[in-house]
Amino acid sequence: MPWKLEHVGERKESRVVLALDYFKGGDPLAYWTHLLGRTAHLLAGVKIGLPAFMRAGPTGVASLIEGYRDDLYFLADFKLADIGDIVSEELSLLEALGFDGAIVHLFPRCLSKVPAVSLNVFGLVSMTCPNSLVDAHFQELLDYASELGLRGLVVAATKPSAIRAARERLREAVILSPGVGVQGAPPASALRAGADFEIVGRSVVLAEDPLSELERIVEAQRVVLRGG
Ligand code: BMP
Repeated sequence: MPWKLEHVGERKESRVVLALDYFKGGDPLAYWTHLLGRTAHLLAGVKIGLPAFMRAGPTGVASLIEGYRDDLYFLADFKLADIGDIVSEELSLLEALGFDGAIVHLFPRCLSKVPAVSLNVFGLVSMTCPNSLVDAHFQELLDYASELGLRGLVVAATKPSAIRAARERLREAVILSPGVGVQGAPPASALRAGADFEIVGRSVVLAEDPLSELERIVEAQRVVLRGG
């Protein structure tokens, strides 16, 4: 069954998940609320990690999610890396806050099954850092994701060969790729390599004109989606 992220991406013909880590000044929650007001029609999802969580607090994050629950997919990025019972507890709490999905680290290899939560779980198998030890264990992490029956994967957009390998190994995976923009991967390049969604942060959030920057990225994605 397709995930909400896929439905929203299909409906808007966008494969952008916007990372809300930074803001331009003033009140962060007001900035992100205003930004989503201008850009949500071009976004499949929003990624929230510790920077936004610390700035807006759980109540602020819950209210942001509540305002866009039907229109955007909300991904929690805390890169959870604990023993299985604690990861399950953390996922339940994120679910209660309104998140649709969450990213977990796979390197602890502490999960014996995908935790019984209704939010989607994404396992990190490749990172954008050039010398990541995560990437040194890429094949093992893919094997582990496969053993678990994990459908969600995070694979660096800056490493298209890793995206191709992940797609080859797990054909049904939903692959999210961070690193488009500031970290060097061109818009739509991860989609071309086989990813399903591109995670973009600073190049949109801190752009002088975030909407036109986002339009540029989505246009590049649409060329790929339409087979160009
Ligand atoms: P930016 O486009 O501003 O570089 O943001 C990238 C986002 O993707 C950040 O939120 C970061 O936490 C995340 N990310 C990454 O950059 N590399 C990874 O390997 C994994 C990530 O989740």
